[in-house]
Amino acid sequence: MRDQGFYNLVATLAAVVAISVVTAVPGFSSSGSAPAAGAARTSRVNLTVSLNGTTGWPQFVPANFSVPVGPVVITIVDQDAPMSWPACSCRVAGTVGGFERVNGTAESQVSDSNVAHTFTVPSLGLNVLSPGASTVTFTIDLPHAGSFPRFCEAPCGSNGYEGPPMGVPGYMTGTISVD
Ligand SMILES: [Cu+2]
Repeated sequence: MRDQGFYNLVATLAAVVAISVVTAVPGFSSSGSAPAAGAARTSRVNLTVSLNGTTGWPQFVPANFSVPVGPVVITIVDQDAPMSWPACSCRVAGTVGGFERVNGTAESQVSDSNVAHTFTVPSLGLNVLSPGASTVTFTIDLPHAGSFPRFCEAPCGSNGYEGPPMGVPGYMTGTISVD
């Protein structure tokens, strides 16, 4: 008859084998649900269009901002007055899904009866229309690091594209820094 020590040894070996089997099963690793390395997280940027208290010119605030590579949800609260722009093509381009939301409604083409400003980044093929007195939301997926100049294409000043506010950095022009 074997003694108790033998049975304890057998039980211990059985337990070790059982643990080995469990830990070898995929998905039991403690890091199994961690996101893949380099997976992009969604960033958020909130902008307003308001009239500068000193000059009275409309400006995007902030005019310049930095975001990481990957998807970015941008919200523009446009506090400027509604403005008709009959020459506007008014087509949304370069956003995820090809649309923007105007006060919550998805639109791939915005009515020219009210486009006060645009958020246009030629190097990203991006064109978003910003109606006055409205809130616009859209998503872009930034592909790589770099410096991307932003413009407004709507004729929101009486001085053409060279004078204020169109041609003055910090108002209707700015830069998105992607890092
Ligand atoms: Cu403008």
